[in-house]
Amino acid sequence: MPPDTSQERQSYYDRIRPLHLTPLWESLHALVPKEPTTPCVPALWRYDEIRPHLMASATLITAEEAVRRVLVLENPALPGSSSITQSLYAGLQLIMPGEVAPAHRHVQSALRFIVDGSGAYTTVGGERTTMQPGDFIITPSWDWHDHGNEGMAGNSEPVVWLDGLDIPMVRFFDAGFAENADAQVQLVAKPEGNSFARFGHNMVPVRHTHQSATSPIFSYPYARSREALAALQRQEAPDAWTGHKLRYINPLTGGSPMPTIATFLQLLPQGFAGKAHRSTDGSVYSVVEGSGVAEISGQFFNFGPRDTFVVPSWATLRLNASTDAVLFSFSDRPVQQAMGILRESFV
Ligand code: GTQ
Repeated sequence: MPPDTSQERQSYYDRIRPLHLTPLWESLHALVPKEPTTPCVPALWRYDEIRPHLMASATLITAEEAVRRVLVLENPALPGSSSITQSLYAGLQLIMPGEVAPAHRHVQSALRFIVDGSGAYTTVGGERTTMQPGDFIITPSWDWHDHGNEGMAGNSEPVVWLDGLDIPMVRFFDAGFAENADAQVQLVAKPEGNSFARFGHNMVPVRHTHQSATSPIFSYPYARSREALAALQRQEAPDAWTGHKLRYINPLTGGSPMPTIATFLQLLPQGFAGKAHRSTDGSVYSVVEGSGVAEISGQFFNFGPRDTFVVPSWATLRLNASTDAVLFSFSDRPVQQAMGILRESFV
């Protein structure tokens, strides 16, 4: 029998601790695991359950005072972290008719996916875009942005969108900066639709000077993306794992619209029973249309319109649709690809 050294080792650890030294051999297996061991758990937020609480927040604080009136979707296993996965933040933001969320900018990149209501706007880099349900809108890193809700011609309603940000990644790198603008609302300097006309039609202006790492299109309207999925549904068999799934692109690079976050829209035809797959990029899903079941590592989550659910890194996902269903999703995929560590498995 080998000598019992545990006592000796423990006293050795106690001697080196004051020097801020720790023995790697006690933690190596956890530091370099055989496969991902995320603390995140799968979870689903039912919109019908959340909506009354979201609306109640509007009686407690204005968008102006809150700066951003958001209920953060926090992973149940990461309390206090304001994170839905280790790398991503998600929240539901509410703007009531007549409200303004004041102009600011920050290093963190943001996406908005419109969940409920229409007629609110966001202004990015001097161009305003009106929000419709299902639109995917980007706030690039360090661009001024303010949001508001003026209502559309006699139709003013609360507007709710899903915010997706790379807050945990920026926090990890300790690289966050932010500032507030002097004015609540930034000057609108360009006509609405200008970016889309310039970059949104598989054409780009020959003498454009767009240099950012983020897409020059900052609004990807649902009507256009939905039309593409409808055509694919008529023309092709769905992929056995993901149905009809399209990736949003930066038209200048073919890469992801934001350097840190990839975004997707997929249609699962009625009766779709997807095969199991997994990948190292944990993903956040927002249901646009239809209903079904997401089986995530053996747990079953019934989903319906406007629900949000999270699939942790390397969790096995199987998607089933009881009606035609459309899902938006986002993940940290471009960062993992840049690091050369993205792994996927389709079985
Ligand atoms: O709209 O700028 O959900 O700065 C969290 C931080 C939204 C925003 C969030 C933000 C914003």
